[in-house]
Amino acid sequence: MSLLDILFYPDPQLRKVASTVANVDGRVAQLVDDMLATMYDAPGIGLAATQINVHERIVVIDVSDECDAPLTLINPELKLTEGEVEMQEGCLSIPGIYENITRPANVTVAAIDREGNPFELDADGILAVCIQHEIDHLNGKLFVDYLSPLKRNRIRKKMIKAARERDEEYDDE
Ligand code: GNR
Ligand code: NI
Repeated sequence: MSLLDILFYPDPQLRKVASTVANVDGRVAQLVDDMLATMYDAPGIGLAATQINVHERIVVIDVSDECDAPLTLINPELKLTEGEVEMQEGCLSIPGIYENITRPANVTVAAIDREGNPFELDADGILAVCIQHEIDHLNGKLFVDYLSPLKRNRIRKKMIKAARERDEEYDDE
């Protein structure tokens, strides 16, 4: 099991559209395990392969309080979306930024699990929001894209400054 590096906005790699997984084999299962370890370590409630610079349609999620309910979605597809809900979102690729985003409140998603079995899931609440947030990542989309260009630009500049400060810290060591 290994922890993987998470890309930070505005890294252009976060804009790539991920490819469909052709075979859910041992390589994919290993990737899922590493993504779960990385998500729990961060910590976060979801992680898309795009965020670790792997451009395949793989998502892991765990919205449970005890962090004991891992969910794997390979090639996830939104079948139904309904209603509207506003929720404060954050992203491991945009650390320290939290903004209210409006999305469909209820979703039905079809996907393949870590064992290669297809399944469907009805979700609401934070799980429905997280599923949509992760599928957006696979399509190169980030929650800041729902904000005004002015707000997005402010966040982009803040992230570039934070990256520069991280680099300078390492220079001193
Ligand atoms: O950890 C995360 N929390 C979160 C909160 C509200 C809406 C979405 C999320 S997903 C995020 C982890 C992440 O960046 N996944 O891509
Ligand atoms: Ni995210």
